[in-house]
Amino acid sequence: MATENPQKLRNDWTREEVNALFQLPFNDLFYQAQSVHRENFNPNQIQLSTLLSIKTGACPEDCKYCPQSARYDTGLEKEKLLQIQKVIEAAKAAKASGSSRFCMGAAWRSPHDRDIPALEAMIKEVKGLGLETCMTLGMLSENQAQRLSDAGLDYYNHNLDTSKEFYGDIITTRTYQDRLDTLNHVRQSGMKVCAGGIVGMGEQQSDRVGLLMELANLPTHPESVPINMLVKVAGTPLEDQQDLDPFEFIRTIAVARIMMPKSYVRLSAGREEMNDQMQAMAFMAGANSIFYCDKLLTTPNPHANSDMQLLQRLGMSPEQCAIEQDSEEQEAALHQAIEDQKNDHLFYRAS
Ligand code: SAM
Ligand code: DTB
Ligand code: SF4
Repeated sequence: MATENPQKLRNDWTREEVNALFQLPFNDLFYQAQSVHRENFNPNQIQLSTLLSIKTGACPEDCKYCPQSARYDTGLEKEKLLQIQKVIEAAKAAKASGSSRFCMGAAWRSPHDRDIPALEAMIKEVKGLGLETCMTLGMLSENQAQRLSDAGLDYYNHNLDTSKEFYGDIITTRTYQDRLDTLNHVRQSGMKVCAGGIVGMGEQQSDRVGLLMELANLPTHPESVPINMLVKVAGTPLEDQQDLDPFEFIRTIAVARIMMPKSYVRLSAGREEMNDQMQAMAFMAGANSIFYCDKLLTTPNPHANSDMQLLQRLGMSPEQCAIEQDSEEQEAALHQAIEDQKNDHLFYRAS
């Protein structure tokens, strides 16, 4: 059976095995996922990442879910690449609020080489604040990946989005192989890989199985696996998509946790539509990372205050930044920021 030795990382998952996990009674699946989670992580800690859109809208790609595609009228104000000062301000605020990673996203098919120096400067400045850095900029060539890695970028996010079979129903302007090539360039450059997908786009369960198989059967598991619930944005072709059964979403998280035991599984976009119970269930199923910011790239996300309250109510706490602190002073400042925030919430709850 697939999980005889959950400590051993596998990249030879068969469709039958993964189907069988999805078919398990909910409680049995939960039990397995929790067991795997506890063997590999502190189950009461959550990694917090803050997202910032550094270049918004007017994207030439046709991803049917995306409010930033120039092909759909979503009423989005497009913006040029942000000035570095704005990025630094946002990163400082992220750090002060207790986030450990700062993710910068751009609505590009791929970056132009002329943009790389500005991106390198952003990476260096954000890293200098003692935050982990992540970017998602579209497809990367081998050389671009290496340059970002050399500048100190810790993670690169590039999602497979769905199964190979369903992919063509969602995106036609780049291929699945293009995405795998970018993931390979990222891996070869020495950066950590953040790769996941979206559920609730009208795919079948077999597509969710296919997506997780693609991710878990990569030569090395992505260190970070964002599972996004589709955010239905007016003007996109998927705006009227039927809701996915919430239990099926939780199942997807649990199966991801079992297949990729040592990866961070991120309860990613879509939390605005989830109540606290649903999010708690996702954490119980093995999700151990969230986007902690009032806005994702262009759509709303739960407020930082309510996230801190939820973590407190569940007896959970934010994971500390994995990179070395520049100084004890900086570490003390982070502790203080978290404590201040906790006190604010206690006050908020009491009043
Ligand atoms: N343009 C780059 C790219 O596509 O690789 C980077 C930014 S793009 C917005 C990053 C990811 O956000 C997409 O691959 C997709 O998985 C996710 N995403 C975009 N719109 C979404 C939506 N409406 N709901 C859920 N996830 C979404
Ligand atoms: C990921 O998997 N989800 C994030 C991040 N990677 C870049 C993006 C979610 C975007 C949701 C729609 C929006 O806010 O525009
Ligand atoms: Fe462009 Fe990325 Fe949106 Fe696709 S997901 S339209 S590539 S911003």
